[in-house]
Amino acid sequence: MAGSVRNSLREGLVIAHLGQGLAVEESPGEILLCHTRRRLGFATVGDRVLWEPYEGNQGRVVKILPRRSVLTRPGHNETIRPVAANLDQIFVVVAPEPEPDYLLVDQYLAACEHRDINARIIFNKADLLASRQVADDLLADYRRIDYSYFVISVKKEEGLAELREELIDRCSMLVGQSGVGKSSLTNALLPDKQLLTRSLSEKTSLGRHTTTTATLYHLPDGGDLIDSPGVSIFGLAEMSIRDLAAGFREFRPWILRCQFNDCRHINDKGCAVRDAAEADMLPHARYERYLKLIEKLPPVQKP
Ligand SMILES: Nc1nc2c(ncn2[C@@H]2O[C@H](COP(=O)(O)OP(=O)(O)O)[C@@H](O)[C@H]2O)c(=O)[nH]1
Ligand SMILES: [Mg+2]
Ligand SMILES: [Zn+2]
Repeated sequence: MAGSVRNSLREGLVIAHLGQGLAVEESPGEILLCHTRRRLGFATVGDRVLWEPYEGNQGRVVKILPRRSVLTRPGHNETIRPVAANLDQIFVVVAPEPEPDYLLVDQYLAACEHRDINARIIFNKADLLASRQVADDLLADYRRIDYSYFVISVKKEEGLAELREELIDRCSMLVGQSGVGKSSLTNALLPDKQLLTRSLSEKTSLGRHTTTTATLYHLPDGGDLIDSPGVSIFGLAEMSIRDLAAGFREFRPWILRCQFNDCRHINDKGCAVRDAAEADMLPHARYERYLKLIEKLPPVQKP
């Protein structure tokens, strides 16, 4: 009966994507395994959903509630799959070792701009630096265009208090190349992580929860952290060249002054962005990486 079905709908938060379904949390600690219907579309970690009880202590998701943000990646057969929903901010983690891959940093920043997710930078392993000045110099281009960054050392437990403040009441995620210290930082922020992971697998009766999937954890001081151990979890999916250019926040005032509305800012006639880069009115290295990222755009949208 439609009436009773509607009455039995309950709200929950998707905290993990498991091969067999979704781990949905109804209230803190109350977690159950939910299945979804194909035609529902893909629910992902961070989604708020409506679900109904179904077979024992399992559930079935019947609706994905509106998202305030979503990150996507290309899936099989030219589909687009969500990676995480309702994120407020992403921290791009870099370190002196391995040497920062600024192309990857700029790709993350552009994708965040495109998705209206606040992006910030964490410079970890400050203990390996001769002085903080080294980090400031390496990140000078980002400071110039108003990206905030945190210089920390997980190893020496430096800068963590300031960072924790920024996580309160927000949903955050750490991204960055392998080896920069994301897992170490996650463990510092979530001392109970292993316990939480174990209780998640018990509650969803899945034996061992595969830690290769993205998982949402509640932080001790409030706020959530989505831990996504998968490598390059999101890229330039669904971005056009116009989106990419707008994803370089410092280009925006110049884009308005380009001679042609469909300017790609490559070697187009009357391009104000290129002129600004050449006159060092914006960070030239970023402009060069923009040109490289154009090559990484999804093929159909290449110029
Ligand atoms: N010197 C130093 N090493 C660190 C720091 N944080 C993490 N590491 C080390 O960097 C390596 C990679 O860390 P990991 O957390 O696995 O990086 P991930 O690949 O980004 O998850 C490990 O050997 C860590 O012990 C730090 O603040 N200083
Ligand atoms: Mg790791
Ligand atoms: Zn232009």
